[in-house]
Amino acid sequence: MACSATPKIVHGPLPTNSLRSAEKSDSSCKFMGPSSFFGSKSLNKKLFSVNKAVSSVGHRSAAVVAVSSDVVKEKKLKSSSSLSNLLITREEGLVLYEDMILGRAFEDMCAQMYYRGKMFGFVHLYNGQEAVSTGFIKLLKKEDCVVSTYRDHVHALSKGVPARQVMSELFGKTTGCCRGQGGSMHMFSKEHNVLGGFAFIGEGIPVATGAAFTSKYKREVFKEDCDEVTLAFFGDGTCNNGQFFECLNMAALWKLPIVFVVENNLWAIGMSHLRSTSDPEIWKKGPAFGMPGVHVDGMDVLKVREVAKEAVGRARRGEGPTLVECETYRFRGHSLADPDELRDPAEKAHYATRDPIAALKKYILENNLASEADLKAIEKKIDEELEEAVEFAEESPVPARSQLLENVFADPKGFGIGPDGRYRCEDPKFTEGTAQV
Ligand SMILES: Cc1ncc(C[n+]2csc(CCOP(=O)(O)OP(=O)(O)O)c2C)c(N)n1
Ligand SMILES: [Mg+2]
Repeated sequence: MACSATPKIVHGPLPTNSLRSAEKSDSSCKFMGPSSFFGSKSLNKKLFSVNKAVSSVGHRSAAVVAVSSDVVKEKKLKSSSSLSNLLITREEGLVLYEDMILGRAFEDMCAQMYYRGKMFGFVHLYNGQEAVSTGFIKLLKKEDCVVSTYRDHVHALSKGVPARQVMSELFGKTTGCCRGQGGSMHMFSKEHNVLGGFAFIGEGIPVATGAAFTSKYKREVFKEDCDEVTLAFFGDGTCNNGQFFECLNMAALWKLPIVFVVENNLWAIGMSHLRSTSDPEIWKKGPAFGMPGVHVDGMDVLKVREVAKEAVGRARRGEGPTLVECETYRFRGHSLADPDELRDPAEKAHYATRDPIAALKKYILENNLASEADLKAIEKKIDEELEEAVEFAEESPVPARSQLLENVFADPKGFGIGPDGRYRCEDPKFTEGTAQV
């Protein structure tokens, strides 16, 4: 059934193909109603009043597309009868499962190592959000780019940066993917086109937009055979930052090959998304800028993957950006220094029952894509890989002291660098007060 209650798509870029067909054929596709959005009751209440307001105003433009959880559920039901209807093949299922297990187990190991004093500074774990990283990044080509936040270890792993390099980076060792100079919040790998984790929120969004501009420029100006796509990952709290809006505008204006992936885990440290955002349905900001906006259940890797396929495909075909809001949840505190006492235990318990790894495992087993033994073998392989990664990081050398100021372009002492290349403050005349500055 078409989404009859949905405000009509009028102008602007068309939604992606299957979303379009989902609209035509799927009774569960609808303009986001309160029932299919988020878990908590208070949230639904607020969303309900928001929705009423929206429908009375009507929609100005563009591709307003919401994917409720049932879109994929429906396909799933059909799929049990015939293999060809499955959302994934056995091989794909195993790749997704392995990547999610790697992400979860890596972060658990990371917590252990942090509490043993092996790493310093803030460390933000990704537990609970794996379906987003895996659902999106496992669709990418090596040349495609990923830009992350400070919650970046798992994005780097999904993109293929070896676990030993990520672990070593966390230990601050020379064998880390940034030679130990970046640490937890700055995973970067030129080889894998991971363009960085960023400690300042929103900071990565313009970098991602720039990367997407580069791809378009190569294709259209240099006539290179280039269909690369960039994914920008960031959180719900970050969507209240101006850089987000500026980049949506630019990306839509120039039809850049980028997907803005919001990992809405409902919290920005201890600030609830509902208390900080005038309209909590982030996906709606896409159509406001003339690009499709999609909401997807971010605890279900198969749903994320379906949406990601469309959005990445759209970008690759040169049809422009998409904003995807993945509703997810982090299973741990904001960082390893956060005792996580602010969030309601009932909310945490609700999302614990929606563990994305357990959900994928169930799908794989119920559809006979693999056996328990196959999955166990993957878990064992990952355990071994992580043991090896820790050993590697442990045994690797720390960087030389001289590396500290390498690649630092600002004058770390704050008084400027003289024409002789030396810090002005080291000039004896500086302290005498007679130096030319
Ligand atoms: C520009 C800037 N302002 C404030 C902060 C402090 N800060 C660190 S994390 C964070 C919350 C971000 O929340 P969200 O975007 O939802 O990401 P999540 O941590 O939930 O993944 C804030 C405000 C920062 N890092 N950068
Ligand atoms: Mg958040």
